[in-house]
Amino acid sequence: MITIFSSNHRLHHGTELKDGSLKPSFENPQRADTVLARVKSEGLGDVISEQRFDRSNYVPAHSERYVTFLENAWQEWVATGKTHDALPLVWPVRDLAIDKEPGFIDGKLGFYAMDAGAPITQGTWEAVRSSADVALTGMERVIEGELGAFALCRPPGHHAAREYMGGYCYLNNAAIAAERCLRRGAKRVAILDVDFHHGNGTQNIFYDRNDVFFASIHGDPSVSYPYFSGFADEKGVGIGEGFNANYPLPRGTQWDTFSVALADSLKRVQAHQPDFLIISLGVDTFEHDPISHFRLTSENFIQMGEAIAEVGIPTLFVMEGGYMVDEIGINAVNTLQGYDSKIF
Ligand code: SP5
Ligand code: ZN
Repeated sequence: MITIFSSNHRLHHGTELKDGSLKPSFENPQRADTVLARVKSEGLGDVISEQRFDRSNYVPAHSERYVTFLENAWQEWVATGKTHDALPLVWPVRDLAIDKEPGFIDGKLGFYAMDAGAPITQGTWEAVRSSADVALTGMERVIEGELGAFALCRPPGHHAAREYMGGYCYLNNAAIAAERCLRRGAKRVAILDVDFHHGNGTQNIFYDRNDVFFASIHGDPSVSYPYFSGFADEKGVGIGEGFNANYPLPRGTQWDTFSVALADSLKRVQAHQPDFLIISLGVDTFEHDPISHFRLTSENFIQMGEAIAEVGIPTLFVMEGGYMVDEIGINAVNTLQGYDSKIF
């Protein structure tokens, strides 16, 4: 399987709140480099660089003003005399005004964020757009006939909604790839999110649509991040009703339970009859992940890849989370090798 990678990911490295103080984020450059090293040592296939795509490719999934905010946020922050990471500090919750974009950077940061987990640094925009370009480049290869491709995206994307960042995510790489398929003539697309955390951003972008079916298997939001999205009764609205499926699972979930949800979600994917399948591949479901609560083993990721291949739809794998840096490469590549073993 071909892998698409951008060395620009290293331009983004930020801080996050851990027990009330700012520490280096779990979402660090070592992650993507570890996965790339495993792709190479296992001889998974060719590794290519991303092509440059125009920003208009990010806009169907996101709003014009949100993309403009991401492009300019660091400059606006620096203009106030600050040099450390930009983080939001006030949010428009419940009855506060959600319809007026603030004119000052502190307000904009809160307006366009769901949490303080997506710091903006000097190199963030270049890394973020390159990550989206990695997904778009992979999608092009699949549209052109590859049966599988691996977009080794960093930063990840699935928490990024139409108009907000959060949870280490800025642009929704999987959603941007899905929009590309539709623009290139596909009738239907499915996105299956197997990251430990609910793919709230992807759900948000396609919630009122029937051309993109979205399913997510994740830790029960009543006890796991992102807390406010991912419940089983979120099924889509309007013509999108029935085109969103959530599988919240308890803390401690192992393969016996996970695999039942996976099989059901893949049955729903198949029923949608998509031209292309996009997997939001988070490997933070691993038993030793430092921030998550499932207990999949490295062996289970091979089984996951095999199960995905059984659906028989050309698939783009998009890297999302996974923070146990010693194992993240093994677990991601195990999934891809499991897929390849059934497809080729
Ligand atoms: C893409 C992705 O996987 N994003 C996840 C964002 C999770 N953000 C909340 C992290 C909470 C970390 N709590 C640390 C507990 C360490 N013992
Ligand atoms: Zn995650």
